Amino acid sequence: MNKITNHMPTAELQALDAAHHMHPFTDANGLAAKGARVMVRGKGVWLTDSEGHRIIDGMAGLWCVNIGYGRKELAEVAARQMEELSYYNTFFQTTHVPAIALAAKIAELAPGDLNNVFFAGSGSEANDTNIRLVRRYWDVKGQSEKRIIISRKNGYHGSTMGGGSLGGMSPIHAHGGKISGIVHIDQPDWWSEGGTMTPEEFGLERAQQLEKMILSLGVDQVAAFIGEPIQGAGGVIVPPSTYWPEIQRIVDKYGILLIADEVITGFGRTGNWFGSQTFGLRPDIMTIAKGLSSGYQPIGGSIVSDRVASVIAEGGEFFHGYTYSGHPVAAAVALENLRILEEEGIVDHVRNVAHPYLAERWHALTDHPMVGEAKLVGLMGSIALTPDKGTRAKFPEGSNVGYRTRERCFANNLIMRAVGDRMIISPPLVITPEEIDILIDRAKLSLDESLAGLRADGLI
Ligand code: PXG
Repeated sequence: MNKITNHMPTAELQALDAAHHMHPFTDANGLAAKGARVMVRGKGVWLTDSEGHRIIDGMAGLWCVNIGYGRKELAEVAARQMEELSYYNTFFQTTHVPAIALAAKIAELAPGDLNNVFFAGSGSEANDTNIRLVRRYWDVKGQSEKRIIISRKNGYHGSTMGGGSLGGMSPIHAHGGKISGIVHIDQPDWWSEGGTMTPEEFGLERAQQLEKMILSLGVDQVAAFIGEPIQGAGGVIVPPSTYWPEIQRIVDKYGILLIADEVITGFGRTGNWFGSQTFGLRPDIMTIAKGLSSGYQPIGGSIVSDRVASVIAEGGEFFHGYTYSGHPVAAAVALENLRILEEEGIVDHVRNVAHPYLAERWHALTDHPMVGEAKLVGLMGSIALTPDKGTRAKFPEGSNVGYRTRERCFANNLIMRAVGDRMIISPPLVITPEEIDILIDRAKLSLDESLAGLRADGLI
C-alpha cells in the first residue's frame, strides 16, 4: 500500500477512513456516505482541514486543548523524554521523575488536602479507578456494604463500562448495559426542567433529591456522590447558585464521599484552576484528564485527599492500575503544559480578559430571536435555542435545530457543538478578544442562517 499522507486527495482519505476506521459515537454508514472532515494542522485556536479551510475551534478539540494547538515546547519535551526513558511502569516498587514531578505539581495546584494522584490514561479510566477507590475505602473502614454511588441523569463520566454506568445517559446504558450499584437523581437543568420554580428554588429541590435518595437507600449503603461542577457533554448545564452548597451540606451531613469530575472543568476552564474552587466545593476525589495535558498526550487521573489515601494505604495492596499509569512521556508533556498554563498566566487571562470580553458578546446573543438563555462560566458556555423565550418552549420534535445550527457553523468555519437544542462552546483558554469577535460573528451568521432555514421549512 502507498504511504497515506496529508497530500492525498480528501476523497481518497475519506474512503480509506470509511473502510477501516471505526469512529467513536458515530453512525458509521451515515458518515461513510458523507465523508469525515479531515483535519491536518492546528495552531493556537485555529485548525486547518484537508481542503485548506481555516476553522476557529470553539470547542478546544474535545474540551481539552487548553493552551491551544501547536506548542513546540511540548513536542520537544516529548521527544527528549522518549529518548531518555520512553516507558517504564510504576507498578512494582518503581517510579520515575516525570510521574514524581507531575504528581507533586498537581498536589500543589489542587485545593485543600487533595495531595495524592493515581494516574490513568483517560477520564473514563480515572472514573473507573474512582469506583474502585471509594468502594475499597469503605471496605478498609469495615463498612463493605457501602457500595452505591449516586450520580445524575444526563451527567457524563466516560464510556468504559464503569464511566458509562456512572454517567446518566440512557442511550449509553442501552448499548451494553450498566454495572450494578449506581443510581441516578435528576440534573439541575433549570431551563429545560425548572417549570415555574425560580432557579434558586429549583437548585435546592434538585440537590435535596440527593438527601432523599440517601435516606431511601439507607446511609449504610451509600459510598459516594459524583458530579461534574458544570455538566459538559450534557449541554453545559450551569447549576443554579443554590445547588452545590446544598449538595456539599448533604454529603457532609451523611459523611459520604464527594467526587468532583473535573475532566472538563479542571485546569483553568472556569477561570480558576478547578471548577470546585469556582463553586466552593470540597471534594474527596477529583477526576482529571483533558486539560491536564491540553490533549497533547492521553493522560488522566484521580486526585485523592489525604483522608481517603491514608485509608487506602492502611488496607495494604490496592489491586488496581494501568500499564500506562503515569506514563513518562505523557507525564512529562502534562508537566510542561502546566508550566505554560502557570508561567503564562493563562488562568488569569481567562478570568480577567477572555471571560469578561466573551461574556459581554455571548450574553448579547440573547437579542437573537431564537436564543433564550445564554450561560458562560469562565470559557464554558451554552445558549438554549427556543421558538418562544417567554415559555422556554422546545422546537417541534424532528426540527433538529441544534444539528441545523451546527451544520451552518461548520459551513462558516466555526466549530460550535450542539447538544439537543443547545449550542455549546469551550474554546482554547488562550483565545484573544480579536478571535472572540471572529467566533461571535460566525456564530451570529450561523444562527441567522439556521433561523432562515427553519422559517423556509415552516418550523418557526
Ligand atoms: N468525565 C467528564 C466530565 C468528561 O467530560 C470523561 C469523564 C471521560 O474522559 P475520556 O478521556 O475517557 O473521554 C469526559 C469526556 C462530548 C464528549 O460529546 C465529551 C467527552 C468525551 C467525548 C465526547 O461532549 N468528555
